[in-house]
Amino acid sequence: AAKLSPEKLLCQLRDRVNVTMIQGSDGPFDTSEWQQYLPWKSFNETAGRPGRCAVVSSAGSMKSSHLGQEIDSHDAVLRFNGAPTEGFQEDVGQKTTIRLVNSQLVTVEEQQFLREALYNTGILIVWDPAPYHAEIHEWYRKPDYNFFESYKSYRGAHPEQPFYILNPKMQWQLWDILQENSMEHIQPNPPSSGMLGIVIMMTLCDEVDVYEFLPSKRQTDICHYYQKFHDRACTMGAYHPLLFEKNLVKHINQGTDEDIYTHGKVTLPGFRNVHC
Ligand code: NCC
Repeated sequence: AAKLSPEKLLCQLRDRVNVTMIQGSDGPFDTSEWQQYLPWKSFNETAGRPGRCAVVSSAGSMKSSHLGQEIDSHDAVLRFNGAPTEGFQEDVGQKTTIRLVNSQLVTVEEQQFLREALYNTGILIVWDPAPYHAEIHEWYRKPDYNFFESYKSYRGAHPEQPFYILNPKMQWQLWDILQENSMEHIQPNPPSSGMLGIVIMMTLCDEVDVYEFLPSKRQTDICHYYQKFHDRACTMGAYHPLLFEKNLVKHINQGTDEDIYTHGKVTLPGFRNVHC
């Protein structure tokens, strides 16, 4: 498999990865019960058309980055899972426009998810690893984590906060492109929240700055900027094909290597600005 040029790769991503949220008209969600829970406004209506966007990885190397002000200068900021801003503003900023969470967090850490105030800001999106190219019905019957009840509880407690379920077809459309552009066979597991979040923002925004997804000179084996836990797999990947995701993002970076080294910063075009 020969690698595509950055331009061709961007076109593949733009044309083959469909970022959509589950709607009340989709398969098993077209019941009166689900109509009560799914947001009535579409994701695009809620999110609008932000210009400059930031994606903030949860990597330990965000610590001591002093990137907070720069991150907050963006029109929209996406964060992941339980990554906090409080107490870390100097390094990660304080604006949260979108928070992408995995279904494991929503299910296994349900009590924290329902209780902690950090989830109450911005637009929430949950995603769940689906079987390879499964139909929504098949996935609904056997999600990786059965987060649906927890989702309903959260929606009941916070009906005003937009909270979407990512359509699972996107993860394998993206995985196929990762595999096609890698020299090796990659593990058949969906991309990380980080990679999914990057593509969500490329769909939404004119330009996307991604922080510490490609590690800077601050690279560390500390997993998260907000915890003391050490594990190299956090940066290189184990379950998720993280290394391959990072190679792909490096390939389509429109910023400089200097920006990666000093700020862990990558600049990607929004799909609106990709002309094929
Ligand atoms: O760690 P996690 O990811 O929440 O991180 C979010 C995204 O940031 C990027 N990252 C993180 C750490 C690091 N050292 N380098 C990085 O590049 C990755 O792109 C990552 O996706 C996930 O992807 O959802 C993940 O979630 C955690 C965990 O479930 C949540 O934090 C909730 O507690 C997973 N960890 C475990 O299951 C133990 C992780 O594997 C993937």
